[in-house]
Amino acid sequence: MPALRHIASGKVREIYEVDEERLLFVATDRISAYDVILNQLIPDKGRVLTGVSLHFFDYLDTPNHLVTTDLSDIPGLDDELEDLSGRTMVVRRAEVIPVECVVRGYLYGSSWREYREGGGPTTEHLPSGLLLADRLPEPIFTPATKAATGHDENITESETRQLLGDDLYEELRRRSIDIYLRAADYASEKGVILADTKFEFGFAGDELLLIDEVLTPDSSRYWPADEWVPGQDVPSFDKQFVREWLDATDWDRTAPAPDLPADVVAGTRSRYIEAYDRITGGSFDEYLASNG
Ligand code: Q0Z
Repeated sequence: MPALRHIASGKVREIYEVDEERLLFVATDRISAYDVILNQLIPDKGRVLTGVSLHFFDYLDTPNHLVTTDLSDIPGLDDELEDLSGRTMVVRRAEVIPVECVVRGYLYGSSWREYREGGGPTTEHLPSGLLLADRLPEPIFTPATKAATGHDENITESETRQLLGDDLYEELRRRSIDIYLRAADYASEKGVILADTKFEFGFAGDELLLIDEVLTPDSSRYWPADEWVPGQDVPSFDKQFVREWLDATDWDRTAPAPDLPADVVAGTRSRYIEAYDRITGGSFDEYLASNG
């Protein structure tokens, strides 16, 4: 690992300190399923996610934390450059706003569970009679906080306003929904539904920046449009394959997970690469040729 101070580990990501203003944001090839880190790496998964984030930072052109992907001027990375290339962004260090800015265009996941069970923080503004995976009348902003368990906990509009103040709440809601709508339009032209996604924002001085990974398959729910049927579960692009293999074992979804056979690793890798191509409309081979 880099000769830089380690700042934070996520399930599948790492952060290192470059200097007072900048961080190294690294997407590893680790994969989680059912909230458990699997024992095998998925080669190129981190590059796929970084490539998708870079695509949308460029496309959206909204104030964000990306500084550069050029690592050549960062001291002390000589031995790691090859491993880090394509999976690493140099980012502006920001004061992270402690609210996950979730936007949903479709009713699924924890929001569907709340809805079915009689309502919860994410369903405050929803009409009755919706089905699983239904498209919502308009996208909703459903913030969450990181609970002590490490799980995200949905919070009400009023709780979020109390945490952030009305002005920041309204600015984050406006920016989040605007970004969702633009990305969902982009995806829909590729035959892909952006069902929901999660953004993080931070302040660098008084500038409000979009930070973290953006619109990746790990931070978003992407569906092949031709497999969407309201009332039914929709397979996710990237993880469905490995989930189905895990489902066919007797695993009880507690760590450790069973070891993935080589063909399941290879099939999962192919699906991530296909997801890059479908979601961005570009070519992961070309991404690797210029960034790998
Ligand atoms: C993001 C996270 C982890 C990956 C801190 N630009 C920024 N400035 C300050 N802090 C962050 C960022 Cl992106 C920041 N996270 C979430 C944790 C690996 C992402 F361990 N934490």
